[in-house]
Amino acid sequence: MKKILFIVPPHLKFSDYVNPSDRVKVVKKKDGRLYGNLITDMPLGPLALSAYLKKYIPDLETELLDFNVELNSLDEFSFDSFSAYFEDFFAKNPQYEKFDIFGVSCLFSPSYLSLIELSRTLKGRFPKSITIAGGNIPSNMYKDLYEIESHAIDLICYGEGELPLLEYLQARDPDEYVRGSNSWITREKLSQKNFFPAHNFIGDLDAIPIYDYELCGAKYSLNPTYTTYGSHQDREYNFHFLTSRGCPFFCIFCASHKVHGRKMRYYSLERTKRDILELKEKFGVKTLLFQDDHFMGDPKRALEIVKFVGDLGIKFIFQNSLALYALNREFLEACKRAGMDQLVLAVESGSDRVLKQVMKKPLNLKIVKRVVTDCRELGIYTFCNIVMGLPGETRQDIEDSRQFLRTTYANWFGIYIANPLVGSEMFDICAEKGYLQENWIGSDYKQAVVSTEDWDAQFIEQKAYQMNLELNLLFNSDYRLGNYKLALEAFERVIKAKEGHAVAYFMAAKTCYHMGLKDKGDQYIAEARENYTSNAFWKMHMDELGVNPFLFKLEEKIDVLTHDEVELEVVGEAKGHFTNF
Ligand code: B12
Ligand code: SF4
Repeated sequence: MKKILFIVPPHLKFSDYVNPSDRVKVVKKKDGRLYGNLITDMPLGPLALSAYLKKYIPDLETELLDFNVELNSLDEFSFDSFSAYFEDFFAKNPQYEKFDIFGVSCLFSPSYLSLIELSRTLKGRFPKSITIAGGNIPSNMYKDLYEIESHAIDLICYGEGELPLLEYLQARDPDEYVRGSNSWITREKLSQKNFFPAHNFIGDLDAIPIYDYELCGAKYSLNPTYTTYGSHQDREYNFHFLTSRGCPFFCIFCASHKVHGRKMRYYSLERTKRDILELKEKFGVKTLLFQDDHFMGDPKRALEIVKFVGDLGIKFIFQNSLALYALNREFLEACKRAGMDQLVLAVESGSDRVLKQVMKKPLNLKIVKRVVTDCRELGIYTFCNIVMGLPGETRQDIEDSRQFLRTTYANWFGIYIANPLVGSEMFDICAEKGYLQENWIGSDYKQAVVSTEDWDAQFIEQKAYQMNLELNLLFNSDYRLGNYKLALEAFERVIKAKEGHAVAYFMAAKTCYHMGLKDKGDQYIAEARENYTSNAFWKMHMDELGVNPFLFKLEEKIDVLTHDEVELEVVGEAKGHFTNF
């Protein structure tokens, strides 16, 4: 009987975990120290593989070990590297010795270095077991991995793993099978001139049984990403869920197609419904987190799924956003009726030129305007993702984007720095033009590692952070529209997430005064002043924004800009916008 342990390495570089920058979300442990935020979302890859393999090999034993979950559950962390931590972990947990195969699943660039450290530890401690790596990073960085790490990783799977892994496990001579299959990459094959890895997609998704959710224990509720999206804070009974694979678009910053391809494949509607019912009956699911790349690929089907889920009384969110062009009023109304109260919108930029010519994204700003307005009218909380710092984007584009977004009344904005994801067209452009900084490996969306002729990485980091402070705090749309309760909730979330956030304290104070909560307002303004005075970081940012917590008056009338106005007048600098400052 074969035994496979699926392992997910930490989603952050060690340095970003133990020494997070001022600009990122952090977690405080009981040891009083701040750590980088490791998400604990359910890893659907291993869950799909486990379900599929067990269907054909019934006596197969599988388990899941997710180091993001393990690290989140620690009260303190005293190791000086992830290697030291892994060594200690496996020494204390000898039960893992029984596994024949370690299947490491690595999806994100920041996990690249921890994947290397993990595989070294595994090989050192369990030399007889086989270590296989799969997922987006091994599929795209196999050359780098084998160059750096010649012996720790035995096999790399290219793209989707269901068919290759099953064929490998069922092969009479696995080594011979690997030699003959282009879905498997080995160090030896890299030296062969004519070797090109090839996908082995699973055509009929219905052939995969319901994902093996049993592998995820209760600890998965520790820190799921979706709790950062405003209105959802309950952590239990959330299940990640997939109804399709693939996406036909060509956004230059995206690497999804390198694993799942550009052709849409869907689970049948009947099958999708059956799985949802099972999740409800067996696990008591309360919220479904759809993870499809292009859920709106078939809008009719999408509408039917939404209605079905709504009728069952299950909440849902689309964590990876939905194609905005397909979000017509009928669909949004159906979502609302079905209980959806928030939507992630992949707006990406407030510049039409950037959307069309730089990102190659199927979207224009008129659509953004319509969807955000519809959502406001329907009471759907909107979280807009924005990325900046792409090759080809100019300083003027960034300014145009900033001006437009200030007139967009989304509830919240996620401002990210475009990251040269291996496997994306953006990566190829940056590599070819010499735009990549040395530290690009392991970087994430908070860290700029690209410098072009127009700007450098530092400029992009500053602009992104400034835009974040402006759009979410200073120009917070709920505040400007007088939705003070909602605005205050958001400001207080920021205060909770980041100690001493002077701008959030400042805006929370103003909101409290508007709400007549004088004592709380006094307390918050005192905090804003204290942090402004004692912390150079906040003084610098508040000065840049033209905000001084010692000199402020409440606006009598809050300036609300509309898209139409912005076309007529150029909005003033942030500091001039609130007229009574
Ligand atoms: C869901 C998702 C998330 C979820 C969480 C996923 C999780 N549970 O860990 C959330 C929303 C939290 C998330 C966050 C981010 N994501 Co994301 N995400 C996805 C998404 C859309 C789907 C992943 C998924 O579940 N796929 C479905 C399963 C079935 O497929 P799979 O995991 O790829 O597994 C298959 C194969 O890879 C392979 N395989 C996987 N593991 C193994 C192991 C072995 C042994 C074998 C043989 C095979 C194998 O077989 C599996 C079955 O076919 C992908 C895009 C995509 N379509 O892949 C992006 C993607 C993985 N994300 C991406 C990125 C960049 C991010 C963020 C960095 C973005 C950000 N805003 O910061 C963050 C990173 C979080 C962090 N560092 O902490 C990039 C990663 C590319 C890269 N080079 O880094 C992707 C590819 C999207 C893109 N734009 O290109 N993400
Ligand atoms: S970013 Fe989204 S829409 Fe664009 S290609 Fe990738 S999955 Fe498709």
